[in-house]
Amino acid sequence: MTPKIMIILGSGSDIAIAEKAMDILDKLEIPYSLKIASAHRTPNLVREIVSQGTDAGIEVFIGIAGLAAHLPGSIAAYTPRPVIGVPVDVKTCGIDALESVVQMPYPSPIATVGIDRGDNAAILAAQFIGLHDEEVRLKVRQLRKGYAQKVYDSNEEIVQQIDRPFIQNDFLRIKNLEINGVKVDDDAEENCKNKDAEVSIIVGRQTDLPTAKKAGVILDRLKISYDIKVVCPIRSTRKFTNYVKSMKNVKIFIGISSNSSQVTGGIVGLTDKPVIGVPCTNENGDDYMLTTVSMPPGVPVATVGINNGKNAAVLTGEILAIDNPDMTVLLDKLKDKKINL
Ligand code: AIR
Repeated sequence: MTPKIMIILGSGSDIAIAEKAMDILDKLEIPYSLKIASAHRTPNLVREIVSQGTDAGIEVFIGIAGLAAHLPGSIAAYTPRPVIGVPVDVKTCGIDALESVVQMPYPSPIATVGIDRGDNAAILAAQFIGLHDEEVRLKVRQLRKGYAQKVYDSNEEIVQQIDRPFIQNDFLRIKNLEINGVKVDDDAEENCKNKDAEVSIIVGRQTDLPTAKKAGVILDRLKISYDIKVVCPIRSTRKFTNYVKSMKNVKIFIGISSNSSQVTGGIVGLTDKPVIGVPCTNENGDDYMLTTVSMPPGVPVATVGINNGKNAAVLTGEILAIDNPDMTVLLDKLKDKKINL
């Protein structure tokens, strides 16, 4: 049987990062393929592996590379399937690789995870597959609960053991907390125009709306239904939480935000569904790419290029196309510019 995930490394020297991905896939019991091929040293090998993998039924590709890490982008050139990119820290703390992976032109998104985050790449790939495979979805949920449990355990194992005269935690009464979730009013519902939408776009503030609208234009062309909500997780915490929780039928969340990255970080803590992040520039010209992509293990955010709402929509289409041939046809047309943009 063909595996559903293919991991490609730019070099044998990237193997330690692939090990992190394989550890996760072994835990999730998802078969995978692993190959080494360099976008620059062996471009033909990349093309062959990716084309054959796609024809054989690979559903998600993971490209892992350092330096001028053009491997994930090269993979995307040869497959309609979603490509997850893992930048590797070889020089410049991996920033060179991160920029090479995440800053892709329309319509070729790479779902970028943090530097050296092979583990998050595997979780994200499993989340994509979990949208049409219930067994995988439940396994990912269990796995993510483990990351939450570790936090609870650290309170027992680390904090409780501290022996200092002024530390005092006894006044806290924390019980019955949903692991990996947030307590909300069960019947709370937040205003949404399209409650049954397949995609929810959450925008942190009004100034980021143009980026959301760019995503909307492409989602319209791909005939994917969506809801757009402007809500800030810090200024309106309850509204934000209730909104995420009330979008029960959503398959994919897109978080769009400048200033910190509380939007994407907030969504990913509230749902097991895949979260795509679009970092925006603010009025001072600062961008929030690093704070969007650099998520800790267990809670990946599939980050696309700065202000690139259109690529967030294309990535959404690619994920949904895994088990929907009609969507693949629409995407093909979009990519070939057969549809007038
Ligand atoms: N690389 C290989 N071909 C193109 C690139 N960008 C990357 C590898 C590795 C780094 O260059 O992915 O992270 C160094 O590779 P090596 O083989 O010299 O150790």
